[in-house]
Amino acid sequence: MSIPDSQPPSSTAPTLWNPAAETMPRAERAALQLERLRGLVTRAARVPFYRDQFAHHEIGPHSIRSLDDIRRLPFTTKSDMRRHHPLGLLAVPRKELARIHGSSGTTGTPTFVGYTARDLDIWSELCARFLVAGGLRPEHTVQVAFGYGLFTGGFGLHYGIEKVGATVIPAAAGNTRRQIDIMRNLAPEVLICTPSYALTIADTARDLGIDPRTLPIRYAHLGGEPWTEDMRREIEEQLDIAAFNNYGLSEIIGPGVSGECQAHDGMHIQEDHFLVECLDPETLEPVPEGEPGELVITNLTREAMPMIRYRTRDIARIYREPCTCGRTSIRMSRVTGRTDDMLIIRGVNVFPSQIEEALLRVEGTTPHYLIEVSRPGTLDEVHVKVEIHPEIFSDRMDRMQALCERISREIHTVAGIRAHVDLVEPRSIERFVGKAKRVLDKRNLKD
Ligand code: DLL
Repeated sequence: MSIPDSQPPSSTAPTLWNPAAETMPRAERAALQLERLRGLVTRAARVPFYRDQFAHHEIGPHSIRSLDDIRRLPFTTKSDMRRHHPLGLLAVPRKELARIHGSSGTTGTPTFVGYTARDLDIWSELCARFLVAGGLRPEHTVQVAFGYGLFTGGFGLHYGIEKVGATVIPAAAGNTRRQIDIMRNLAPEVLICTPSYALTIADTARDLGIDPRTLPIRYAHLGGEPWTEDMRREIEEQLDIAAFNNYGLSEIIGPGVSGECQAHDGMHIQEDHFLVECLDPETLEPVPEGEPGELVITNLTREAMPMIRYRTRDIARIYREPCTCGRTSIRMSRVTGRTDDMLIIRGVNVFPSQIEEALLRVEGTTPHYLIEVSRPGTLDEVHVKVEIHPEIFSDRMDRMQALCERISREIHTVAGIRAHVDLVEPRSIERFVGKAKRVLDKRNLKD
């Protein structure tokens, strides 16, 4: 399998990092995808999970004659990953791993993902592509305000920036005043973080008496959580920058699956490495072109952890019209929702079942609760209303306060988020005949 060499951006093609790959004629790219898909089936057969499924359905590289034959391959879900926790889906010996990342799961244990040195190299290449598409040049400085750790945002983008030859400031997430100090001292042109954190930086600057529009940032690559066109306008206006969207998920690679170019008209999917289907989540048949559906992604080149038809649960649209920027890939819209109940709170993936697990660890609580998510300013807020047993309900404020704090700590331990807890009287939360509605999401995240 050969990967086209990446080139530093030249002055004649300033927004293309890898012109050969990014402007490859579609037919040629389809041929490359087909060759890579066959290779993937061969490699995936080293993973017992896939080997058993291939054997059951009599599938091998010979079964893949055209790209449509991907539909003969099995799906992979988050629960498959959990069943093979921690690293049961590796296709290489453990000693060949160069790095392990993870994302939060429903049980408080992260789902781990492994990378070989070559996987890491491809990952940096893909991040370099969308960074350059937004205007990154080797002479720029970039402030990365994503978490550095198991989360793929920090390290993924970090090495992409280094690949381009630009300067990285690994500021990491949090401590917003210090972020602003760093910006004023080191004058980075580019900011990388979640969209909501970009707004927090603007708010904090104002609190400090600094006009956020005077900060040196000229543009930002934002991702890791859903946002809207309205939010883009706010961010661009408040910080006087151009804001670019980028999408990815740890199971597939992390950031780098797709990203916007300067046309700001959808995110270019890096199709030489990912085969993306857009399916009706009920029938699992392709939706008509341009209609919203669940993204199902196959990573064609990953060595350590091949993923075949991973059901992302993310809803988006895919379109094929050529882009004015000259890239030939298909593009995806913003993510407008999810097919499961996963919430993304300040960039942390949280399932309602995690909150329930935390509640039930505390004596005196009942399984009757409501999670209210709002975004009063720029950041998500979570309020959890919990019914408690009558005998626990007390007039003593201090006892009730202690109980709230205990529950809040458990939620933090299990789900990794800070929530406000309100104890409510027995039987005050609505009861449901069918599926209980446990989440009231008041954020308007649809476009
Ligand atoms: O959030 C990877 C990433 C980091 C992407 C930094 C971009 C920038 P996970 O923690 O595994 O990985 O969460 C993946 O986040 O399935 C989407 O639901 C959501 N998500 C990621 N990017 C976007 C985006 C990283 N641009 C989950 N718009 C995905 C909307 C996004 N949702």
